Amino acid sequence: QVELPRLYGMGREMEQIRGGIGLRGPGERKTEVMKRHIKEKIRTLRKKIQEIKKNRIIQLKSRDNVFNVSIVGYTNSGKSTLMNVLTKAGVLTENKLFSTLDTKTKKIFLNGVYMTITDTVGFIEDLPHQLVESFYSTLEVVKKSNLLIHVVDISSKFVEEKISVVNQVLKEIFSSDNMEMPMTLYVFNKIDQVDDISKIDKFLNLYPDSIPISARYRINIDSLKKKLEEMAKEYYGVASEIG
Ligand SMILES: Nc1nc2c(ncn2[C@@H]2O[C@H](COP(=O)(O)OP(=O)(O)OP(=O)(O)O)[C@@H](O)[C@H]2O)c(=O)[nH]1
Ligand SMILES: [Mg+2]
Repeated sequence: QVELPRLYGMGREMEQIRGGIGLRGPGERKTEVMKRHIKEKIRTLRKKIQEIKKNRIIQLKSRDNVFNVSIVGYTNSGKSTLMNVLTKAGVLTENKLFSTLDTKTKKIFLNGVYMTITDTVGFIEDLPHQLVESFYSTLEVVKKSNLLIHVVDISSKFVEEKISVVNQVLKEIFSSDNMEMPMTLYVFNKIDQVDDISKIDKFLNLYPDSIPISARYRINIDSLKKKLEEMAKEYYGVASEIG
């Protein structure tokens, strides 16, 4: 290997000489060896460049395939409060209906696992006309989700009714476009306001894999984060197998 630069130099010299006075001689064979060597080098470099390009495409692809999570649910259930807990987004939260009038998306890493979280406009039966406009952005985001976190105010008197209103709206959103519903993770919020533990038990049994939390008092948020991390990992695993 040490000889190669010397060979290279010699080759060039010989070529110059040859070009100048038309000499043919022992230098020519060495030049051929050198040329072959350079060609091989170029070939391996090309291969490397191709490999780098390929990797870059895979990276871009996986960026397009980000795990998108949308927080949906009945109005005033605590969606924005949960958004703030998960992302520190600083979204306005208020004890009134429709305090959120636009979607907000934040990127987060949970234990190094990348995903986006979007806070959406609250669902309600017979959406008021003024809100239809602001609901469009929610529809668009919801349709691009890989996971819906359905936030339910478990302290409400009408838990079941609110869940079914939200599910009805979701059904309409997806069936009108002939789209399949993404996975849904039920999160029962405001457990701090429930005195009757059996009520919580009842809903956890009705909705297996659901998670009870208090967004306001940060109760059981770690379980939710763990679950999101697992689901995102599963999603990326599947995605990289396919494409
Ligand atoms: N006690 C209790 N209150 C909560 C909890 N989470 C949210 N809240 C309160 O519930 C109210 C509504 O919270 P938001 O986060 O604004 O609810 P939202 O679902 O975003 O509401 P909209 O955007 O209007 O649909 C606020 O007063 C919150 O402080 C909780 O875990 N426990
Ligand atoms: Mg809100």
